[in-house]
Amino acid sequence: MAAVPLTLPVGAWAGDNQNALHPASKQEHSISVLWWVMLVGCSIGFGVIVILLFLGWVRRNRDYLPFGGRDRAGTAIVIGLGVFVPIVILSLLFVWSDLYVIKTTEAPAANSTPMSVKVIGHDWWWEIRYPGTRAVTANEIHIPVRTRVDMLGTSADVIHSFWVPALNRKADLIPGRVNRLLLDANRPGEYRGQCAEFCGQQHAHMAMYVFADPPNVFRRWLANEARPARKPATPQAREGERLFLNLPCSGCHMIRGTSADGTIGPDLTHLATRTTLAALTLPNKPPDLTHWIEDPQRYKPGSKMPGFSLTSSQRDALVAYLDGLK
Ligand code: HEC
Ligand SMILES: [Cu+2]
Repeated sequence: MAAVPLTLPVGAWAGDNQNALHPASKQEHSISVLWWVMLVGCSIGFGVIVILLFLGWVRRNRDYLPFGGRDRAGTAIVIGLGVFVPIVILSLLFVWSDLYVIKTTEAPAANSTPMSVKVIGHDWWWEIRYPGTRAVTANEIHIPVRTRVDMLGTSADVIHSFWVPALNRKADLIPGRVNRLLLDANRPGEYRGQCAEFCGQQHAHMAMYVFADPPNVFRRWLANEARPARKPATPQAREGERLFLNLPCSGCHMIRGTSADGTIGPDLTHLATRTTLAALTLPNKPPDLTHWIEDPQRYKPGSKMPGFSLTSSQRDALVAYLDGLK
């Protein structure tokens, strides 16, 4: 949909891949049709009211005696447009939205889908797990295209809301509760989403991607994510691993296959397979990774990751190690 100003209020600020009016699923398609019908219908209604108001002003000096008085046309307009038309339109909208749109976008029945993905909101990033496998990642969800996926969402701290506008409605992530949402992309692509419930200082930097991959690409990706971390391949990367395990990094981050087993921050076992850092705040390129490790508070003030004073060779070694975690 090219109508940019119109689509702004429905999540188009990041382009077509984060746009409720550019659906990539049957669920979102039903939501966007409802949205357009409501917009067009309400605009017509508003137009009619403005015209009537104008007519009332033009005819302001005439007497109006409704209900048995002389003005039969006026009575017909009041009863017709004021009572019958709203009853009919609102009833149709109610039946359509309740019986069709809400049904279509409903969470799938428990265990009715071929797979599920668990999403846990944290201040200010998304933990992602694939039940039945060892795979753990952050902020970038992969799903197979044209497959019904049950998203099981919860939170580790405050209430967050999972919203990928091109795929489906929102689901609140509430501590101690699991809310479910159907993800079923009908074409391969990269769909951006973001937290839709104010959750603190870095709420606006709590975004995520859903990648809908062809099934064989997805299977390869998942099999790789489930494996322990690759061993560092160069002396510099080996030094980076040693530093990571001896610095506070390993107390907050997990790297499966090493002694780093922290759970405060994202699992970094396959960090290099992600395209972004810190919930889409920075691209995952060595210079940005260097900047992030040096001073996370500059990019995400308030984030739970502190800055560290490191020498440039320590920093480069850490980046060489992390960049090898494919
Ligand atoms: C006190 C806990 C803590 C310590 C110590 C810590 N981190 Fe983090 N780290 C976090 C948190 C929390 C995040 C998520 C920040 C966000 O996105 O809001 C994070 C994010 C990251 C990311 C981005 C991950 C992603 O998937 O986007 C990298 C890379 C990273 N940390 C590396 C390091 C390195 C290297 C060290 C040691 C020099 C370190 N961290 C020390 C808590 C910590
Ligand atoms: Cu949030």
